[in-house]
Amino acid sequence: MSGSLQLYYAPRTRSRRALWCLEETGQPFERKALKLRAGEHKKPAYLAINPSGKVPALVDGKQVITESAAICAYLADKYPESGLAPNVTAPKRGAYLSWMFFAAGVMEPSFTDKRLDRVVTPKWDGAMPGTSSASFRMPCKKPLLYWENSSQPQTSWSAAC
Ligand SMILES: N[C@@H](CCC(=O)N[C@@H](CS)C(=O)NCC(=O)O)C(=O)O
Repeated sequence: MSGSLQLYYAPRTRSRRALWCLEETGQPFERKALKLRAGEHKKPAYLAINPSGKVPALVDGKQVITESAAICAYLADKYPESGLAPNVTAPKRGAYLSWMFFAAGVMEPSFTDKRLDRVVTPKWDGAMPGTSSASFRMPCKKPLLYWENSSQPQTSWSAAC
C-alpha cells in the first residue's frame, strides 16, 4: 500500500471522478479495482466498506467517504494546495458549493432519468435558474471543481464531467 488513501472503483463508472480528483491531488493512493460484472461490489468484503454496494468509495485511514461528489469535496478540502476548490473563506466558496450540490443532487439525477427514458414530472429543461441549458453542454477543459468566472460558468465548470 502506497499510503493511507485507498480508492475502491470500477472503470467506466462514476468512480472516474474520484480517481481524477485523487490524481489531481498528487497524493499516493492505492487503487482497489472491483469487477462489477463479477459482483465484487456486492460481496461482504466490500459491503463492509460501503453498505450500499456502489462505487466509488474512498478509505482514508479510519474514514470511509462515499458518493463521488463528496469524495471530490473531501479531497479538495484535505489537500487545499492542489487548488481544486476555493478555500472556506474565499468569495467563490458559496458558488462552488452550490454547483457541487446542484450537479450531484439535481443535474445528474435528471440526466440519468433522461438516459434511462424515465418519465419525471415536472420536467426539468436542464438549466440552472439564471442560466441557459447550453451552459452544460460545454466540454471540460480544466480539472477544476468550480468555475473561475461566475458570469461565464460554461468556460471551466466541470463538476459533472
Ligand atoms: N451517487 C453515487 C452513485 C454511485 C453509483 O451508482 N455507482 C454505480 C456505478 S456508476 C454503481 O456502483 N453501480 C453498481 C450497483 O448499483 O450495483 C456517486 O456519485 O458516487
